[in-house]
This record gives sequence, structure tokens and C-alpha cells, in this order.
Amino acid sequence: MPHHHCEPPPTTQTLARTEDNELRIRKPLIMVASCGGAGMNALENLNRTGLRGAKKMCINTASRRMNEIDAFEVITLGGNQELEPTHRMETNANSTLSLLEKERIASALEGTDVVFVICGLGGDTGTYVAPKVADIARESGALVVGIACTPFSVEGGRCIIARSGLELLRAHCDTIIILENDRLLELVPNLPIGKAFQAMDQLITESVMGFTEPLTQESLISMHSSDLLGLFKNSGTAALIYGEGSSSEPGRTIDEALKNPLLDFDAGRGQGLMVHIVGGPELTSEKATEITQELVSKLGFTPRVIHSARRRDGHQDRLTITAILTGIDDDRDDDPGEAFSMELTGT
Ligand SMILES: Nc1nc2c(ncn2[C@@H]2O[C@H](COP(=O)(O)OP(=O)(O)OP(=O)(O)O)[C@@H](O)[C@H]2O)c(=O)[nH]1
Ligand SMILES: [Mg+2]
Repeated sequence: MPHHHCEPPPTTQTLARTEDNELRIRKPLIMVASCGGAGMNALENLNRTGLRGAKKMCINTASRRMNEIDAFEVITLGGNQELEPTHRMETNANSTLSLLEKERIASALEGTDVVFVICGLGGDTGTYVAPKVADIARESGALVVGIACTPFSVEGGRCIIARSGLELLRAHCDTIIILENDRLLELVPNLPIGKAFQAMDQLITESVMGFTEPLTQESLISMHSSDLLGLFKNSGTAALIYGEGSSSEPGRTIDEALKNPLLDFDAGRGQGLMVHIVGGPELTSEKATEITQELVSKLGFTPRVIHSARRRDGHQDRLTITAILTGIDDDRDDDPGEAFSMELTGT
């Protein structure tokens, strides 16, 4: 038998069922699953930014843009694309997936370790399909991270549907990051709406990259899937912390990240923190560790911490800090106990 130097084919094995050692030699399979219109916009932004290390999948109702999207798998919902538009099925929050659609989604997700389910919650396709995709992803054994944009308050009735969609999505995700479009009004009141959405889409991009790059790309400090799993499995609602600035003033960037008006970060509590530091050639692992330590001390409480750092091309003198604080739900125990003492892991 000739010896093939290829990796074993991915199986439906979950991170939890895989031996720790095995995980450290196999790169995790990461899938970004965008659902509905807002999800598709976020995916296009990810493509423009140049996400590496993850596969992409787009699930939406038929449209011209669906034919143009760059993704590993494109799943068009609501009937046959060849039909005239008037014969296509309309979708709404109560729509169901056909057996065939479910099977296609399940087979695209087979063997993945982490799935990001990205959507807007406007009451139509994104709202109904995202919880179903999350459910299928979880069934396949992946860690499921939801990222959802909520509609503007002025969108009225949509908000009620959004809330119930959000509860459903939360129930099927290990962790969920909620981005409120209302906050865009405070930050960028004079921007055209498309530009304002782009600010949110960039936050989605940064959080997906903050997970994916240190798991899959050469890094100053890389992250291990098993550590990530420990932090994010069944961790409830998470807050995104994001800031960027000059590499000579990391303290200022940390302060800005902690009071970023786009992010719902007044919780003042949480259980786990994933920190990803990106800088230029001047960044070292010692500096990155100091930045993480300063961020944690400014948080004012001590969650369990994993951190990672990379140098990125074109990041000369720039520093970006992306962090995800898990377990911020109101109904969670405030006292995380001994298991959650300050603990920096990484290599
Ligand atoms: N951040 C962001 N938010 C968006 C974008 N497009 C729309 N939104 C907001 O997200 C909400 C819902 O997104 P949609 O994708 O329309 O969700 P949906 O109505 O469930 O699904 P569709 O059938 O695709 O319309 C809207 O009410 C908008 O406030 C976008 O590109 N970026
Ligand atoms: Mg909509």
C-alpha cells in the first residue's frame, strides 16, 4: 500500500469527543454560515476583508446577488430558481425548510468543528432560517456561535418578531453575540444607512477573524480548539469588545474598546474572555500578553481567559483588540467560583 501524506478525512467527530492531542495536530474546520439578506452583506464584507481559514456558506432566498456570492456552498431557499419570480415561495418567520434543504445544509456542515451563524433579525428569511441552521450545526457536533443584528426600534413590529427569533436562535447556539443596530444611530447619526451597516459588518468580520485566524493561521500566540471549546460550549450570551488604535498607546485602545458605543458592554460581568491582539511587526508575544493583562485588570473582575496574538500585513503601528466576553446573561450566577480564576493559556 502506498503511503499517502494526507490528513485523515474530516469526520462528524465533535471537539468534545476528540482527544486533546488529536486536536492539537489537526486544524479545526470552521464554517461561516450566513443567513438572509443582512447575513449575506456580512459575508460579502468578510470576503472583501479576506478571511482565511474558514469555509463560507450562504443561505438565502433566490436573488441575483445569490448567483454572484463567493462561498463554498450556496443554498437557495424557497423553491426552484428556474421558476418565474412570481412562482417562488415567499418566506417569513414561520416558514419551514424542506427536507432537501435541511439535507443540503446538514451535508455542508458535516465534520465542522465551529460554525458561525450570522443573520439579521428582521422577521423574514434570516430570522426563520438561522435557528434552524444552528440546530443542524449542533446536531452535527460543532460548537455554534450565533452573531445576530437586531432591527432598529423604529422598525416597530419587526422588533417583536426579532425578539422571538432571537430567543429561538439563542436556544440553538452555544454562545450568541447580539449587535444592536440602534446603537449605530448614536455613533454615526449622519452616515447613510449603508455606511452605518458597514460599521456593524466590520465588527462581525473582526469577531469571526478573532476566532478563526489564531486557530488556523501562523500566529505569535496561537489558540487551541480545546481551550476555545471549554470557554464557549453552552456559554450563553456574549459581548463583543473591540477597539483599534496606535500600537504606541495600547492603554488608550483598551479604554476605547471598553467603551465602544456600538457594543452593549455595560454588563460589568462575565465568565470567560477570549482576547485576540493584532499588530504590526513591532508586536511581540510579551507585549500582547501585557495588553491582555491590562484589559483584564480594567474589566474589574477576573473571568477565565484565553488569548492569542498575530501580526497582520499592513498593520504597521496599528493595534486592534478583539475580545469576546461570554456568560453575561442576567440569570447567570455572579460568582463563577474557583474554576474561573485568572488563567492565561496559549503557546
Ligand atoms: N449590520 C447590518 N444590519 C443590517 C444589514 N441589512 C439589514 N440590516 C438590519 O438587520 C435587520 C434584519 O435583517 P434581514 O436580513 O432583513 O433579516 P430578515 O428580515 O429576517 O431576512 P430577509 O428575508 O433576508 O430580509 C434589518 O431590520 C436591518 O435593521 C446589513 O447589511 N448589516
Ligand atoms: Mg428583512
